[in-house]
Amino acid sequence: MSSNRGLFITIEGGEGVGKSTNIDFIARRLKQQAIPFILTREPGGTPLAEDIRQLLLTPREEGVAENTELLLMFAARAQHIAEVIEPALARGEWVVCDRFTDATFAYQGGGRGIPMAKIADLEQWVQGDLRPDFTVLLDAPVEVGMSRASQRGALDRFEQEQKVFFESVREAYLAMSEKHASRYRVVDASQTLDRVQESLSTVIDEMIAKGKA
Ligand code: Z5A
Repeated sequence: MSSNRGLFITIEGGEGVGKSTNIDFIARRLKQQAIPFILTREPGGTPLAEDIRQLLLTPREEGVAENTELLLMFAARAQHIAEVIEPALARGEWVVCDRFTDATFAYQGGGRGIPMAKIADLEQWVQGDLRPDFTVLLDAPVEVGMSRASQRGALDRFEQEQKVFFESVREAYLAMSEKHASRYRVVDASQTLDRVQESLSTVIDEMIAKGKA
């Protein structure tokens, strides 16, 4: 790579669209190419941020105020950026992150209805200039993701939301994919896994070419 800085790649989408499954596929491809990378996730990615993740995902009787949820997402992110993301990028490693700030725009903005401008202010405050180089949006109709996710055990606090919430999340993601078209690559995640990974391969080839440019 000509630049010493690694590429920052984020994987986004609604629940159950196949982010974890396809991140494993991306990791295998990067390994084959001997590209140094780390895999991480949000909320989480450091011990403190993983503790915040537990606070956020655990269902509780007490209502969670929208601003509490929003600020906890950014508190976890601030720690993750300082301890993991920035150091890795500075070492020249690629960072492949399962969700990042676009999830906040989609879930807290689209889903909860918090104004996008308020989230953008926090984004600027917490991240400065840090933005993903590539964002892969795994997009599928809400019922497809919900049905795949329902095969698992107990539902977390987000998974307990209703379909209308996830429809708003999907709409917000699709709107961002248009607004930030230069970094977004949308993959139809409702296809068979083989077809999804065929599409993803083209995107990975493009990332590798950019990384070498
Ligand atoms: N959240 C937020 O609100 N704001 C924020 O800023 C951030 C997050 C960062 C935790 O995220 C929650 O945090 C999340 C949003 C919120 N809540 N929700 N919903 P998470 O990413 O950890 O949780 P998740 O979205 O529920 O992801 P997941 O459960 O890990 O799903 P996934 O990774 O997208 O799917 P998967 O586990 O790879 O696949 C699901 C199943 O489908 C599995 O059995 C696969 O084998 C199968 N699968 C995958 N692809 C296919 C295809 N193509 N065909 C058939 N079957 C498939």
